[in-house]
Order: sequence, then C-alpha cells, then structure tokens
Amino acid sequence: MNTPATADELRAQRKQEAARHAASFVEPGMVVGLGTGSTSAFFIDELGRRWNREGLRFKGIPTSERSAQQARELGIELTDFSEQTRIDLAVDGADEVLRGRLTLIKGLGGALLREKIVAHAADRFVVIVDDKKLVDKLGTTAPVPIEVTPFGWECAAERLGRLGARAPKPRMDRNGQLYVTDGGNMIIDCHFGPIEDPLYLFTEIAKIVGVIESGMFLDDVSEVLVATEHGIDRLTA
Ligand code: ABF
Repeated sequence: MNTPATADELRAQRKQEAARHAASFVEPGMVVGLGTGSTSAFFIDELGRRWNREGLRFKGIPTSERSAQQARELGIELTDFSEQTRIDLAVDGADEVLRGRLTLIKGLGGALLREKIVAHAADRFVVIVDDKKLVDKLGTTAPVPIEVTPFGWECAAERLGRLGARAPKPRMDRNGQLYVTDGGNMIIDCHFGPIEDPLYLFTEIAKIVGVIESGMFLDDVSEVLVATEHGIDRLTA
C-alpha cells in the first residue's frame, strides 16, 4: 500500500504544477526570461517539453549560466539583450515573500543581478514559491543578498554593517572559496533580521558606492503563485 504523501511532498508537487502552469503562459514568438533555482528548473523543463513535443517556438533569456545550460540541453533557442530589450514573460523562484504582497527577497541562488535585470525588462514577471517562504516581515528567515564590486568591498561591507547587517562578509562557496557571480562580482549576504521598513532599507543600500544590486524586489513582480499542500494560490497586484 502506498504511504500518503507528506505535506512537504505535496508542496513540492504543487510547486512543480505551478511551474508547469506558468509554462502554459508562453505563446509562439515570445521572449521568455528563464529564472534560476529548482523551481525555475521545473519551468524550463516544461518549456523543453513544449518545445520538443508541441513544436512551440520562442526565445529564452537565461538569468544564469546554469539555466542557460539546461535550456540548451533541451534544445531551446536562447537570445540576449543585444537582440531584444523587451521580455514578454519571465518566471523565477524566490527566497522569501511578504505574506499577501508582491514584495520579496531573491538571490540566495547567486543570480540576483541578472534576475533583476530580466525582471525589469519583463512585461509580466511571475514568481513561484511554496507557502513555507511566506513571512510577515522580510529578513525573518533569509538574509538580503547584495552584489558588490570586488574592489573596495570592505567599504561597502562596513556601510552595510552600519545599516544593521550583522557581520557582513563575502559569500563563500561549498569548497570554502570566494563565491564569484556570473558577472564576476561578490555577494554579501546581509542578516538584518526582520525588516520593518523595506523601502527605506532598499533605498539606503542602493546609495552605497560599490553596491551593484540588492536581492530586495519591491516593485518588480506582477504575480506570485504560492504552492500549498492544498493547491496553488495566486496573488496579483
Ligand atoms: C532563484 O533561486 C533565486 O533568486 C532564489 O534565490 C532561488 C530560489 O530557489 P528555489 O526555486 O530552488 O527555491 O530563483
């Protein structure tokens, strides 16, 4: 006899369904932003299926080398901003979403700069998470990843510390080596704790010289699909 699925298994299943559902928004000829992370991987897989089985033709703009490689392996045609500066639809995951809002933190996967550029270029930006990522205050469970230039990162880290980040240090990879982004920069994961005023923090971070971008997405998202063990909730503006 099969053991019933656990709540987490159901959530994972729903997240996959949400990603497949998002792939159904893609129409022939569209330019599609391909996110990064496990949720986006489901989305890209489904696009690969539609490409190969349905003959759906579109162009993808990947947010990381990882996603580019996955798309290439599936045969999906890729493009870049030298050909096209407008994206019809982009789909990506996130690390924390403010409950009931389109405000979130992304970038623990390390691709936040490209993810934000793609999000900004997109007419429609859909984010998919499971309900474990919903929080009452941003910063509760996730740090804010901040991409900085390697030159003078120490100055940026000091300023971030003054804004309330606890012991801001560059991210290291699994092998204990400095983590380098696809753009050749560093990431400082800033643990601020629950953030009372996201807009204030976002604005102050952006003023720091050497900061390229932060993982706070305050007004970039068109809709969030939230996978729960019971189904998929859709949050729009
Ligand atoms: C990207 O991957 C990120 O911005 C976020 O850091 C992460 C989410 O990963 P997953 O989809 O695996 O939960 O979308």
